[in-house]
Amino acid sequence: MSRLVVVSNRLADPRKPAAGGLAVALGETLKRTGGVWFGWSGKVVEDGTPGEGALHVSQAGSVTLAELDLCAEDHDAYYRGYANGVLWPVFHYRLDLAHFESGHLGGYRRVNQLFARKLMALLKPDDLIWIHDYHLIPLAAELRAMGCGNRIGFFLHIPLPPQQILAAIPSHEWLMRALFAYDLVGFQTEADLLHFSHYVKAEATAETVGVSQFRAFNSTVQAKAFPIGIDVEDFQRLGCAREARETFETTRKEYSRRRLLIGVDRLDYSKGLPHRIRAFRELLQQYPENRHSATLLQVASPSREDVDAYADIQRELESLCGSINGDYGDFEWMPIRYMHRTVARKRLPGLYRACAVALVTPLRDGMNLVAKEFVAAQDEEDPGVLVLSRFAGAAEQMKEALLVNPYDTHGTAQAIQHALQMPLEERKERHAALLARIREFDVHWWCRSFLQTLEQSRSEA
Ligand code: ADQ
Repeated sequence: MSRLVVVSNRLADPRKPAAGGLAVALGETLKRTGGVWFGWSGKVVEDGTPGEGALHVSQAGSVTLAELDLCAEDHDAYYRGYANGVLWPVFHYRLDLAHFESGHLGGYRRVNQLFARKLMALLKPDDLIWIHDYHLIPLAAELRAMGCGNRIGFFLHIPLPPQQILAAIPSHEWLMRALFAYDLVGFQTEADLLHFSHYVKAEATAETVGVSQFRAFNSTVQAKAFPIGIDVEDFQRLGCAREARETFETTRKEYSRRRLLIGVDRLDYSKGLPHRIRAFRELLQQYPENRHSATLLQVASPSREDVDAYADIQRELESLCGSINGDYGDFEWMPIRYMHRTVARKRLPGLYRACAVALVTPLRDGMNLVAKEFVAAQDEEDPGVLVLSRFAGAAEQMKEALLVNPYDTHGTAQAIQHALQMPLEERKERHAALLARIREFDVHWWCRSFLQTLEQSRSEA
């Protein structure tokens, strides 16, 4: 089998236990095959030269970690400006939050060229290259321009919006054309794949040639949906360990007379946090029996705080939580416990298990792994209920959750009430179906099926 080279904006050190599901899965695959993990080191060099950066190579067992520094100007344009100021909002259907500046596009191209140049020096002819996410869409095209003939796959972790939204990006043709430099492009859902198919047929007069193969620009790319999963067994093992059990016990004890609802997210406008809080207020208004009995624990980890839209969402959320607690709370009960922080990963399963309902209600999400983690962490004999946005990629697979439209405050409040009232038998049935599905399509399935498809694909460029 070929050596695997994984490329992502940030890399997670496979030696560190705090790594999430994705890092574990890729780390394990890399350990098995031996391989390279290439990405930005996280270091920003204040007075560095644009398009240049030092590469630090170290060894973690059989895995080579290759970490590239970026200068401040490149980092600002590539990461904050283009990736998170254009691609992230537009791909999450938020044209209103996108800032198009040609300088940022230049930085994005420059960093992708820098990645390509540094990566080329490490490659062997038979390496299988797997590039991740929106930061690095043009990387294969840059590698090809430098003569790279390896098989290269790309996985988009975030949604791909419909053609009419994509077309609002001034450089959309260039961006989408870059996908044809890959042998395989993976999306989270069938809906994303359909958007890709519509786009390339309408804008690039691509033809379908065989199953899930698209031909345009003298090149053929295979495109398929590979919904990402979690490592269910590992997460359940974590749930049996001391820290998770302690978290479960203390949470249950502290809220012994309450029904708990949980939200765990990065603080990001795509996650629909204000909409969720408003739906919870509607629940308290419409179904007063929940006053004094239901408490929402909302944990939102700090994220991209140097991007304006993120500071705005933080202020909005704080003010909403404050006003609901002010209107409804009293000495014995506060409706919302809002925490602006990251929960230690080993505590998460205990927290999920202590809660009767999870609110996973993004306005748009590539997949959403919290939905899967919540299901994996439940007690099968007395499971909690998942309230899931129909706009999360996870909704394609998790039909037994209570699917909601997060823009519909009243409908979401009704679904939360339904979740809180659901009889044990129905909870068990829904949970068993969801658990079976996330077990079948776990993160190892995702990794294996993507890499097998990539191994078999050959570019006909
Ligand atoms: P994210 O947008 O980061 O990922 P998500 O899928 O929810 O979103 O994964 C987040 C991970 O971080 C989960 O493992 C979760 O437990 C953890 N996490 C989030 N908030 C936390 C907090 N406050 N404390 C502790 N842990 C927290 C992107 C896409 C998703 C896609 C993933 C994987 O946006 O749609 O599912 O990649 O492809």
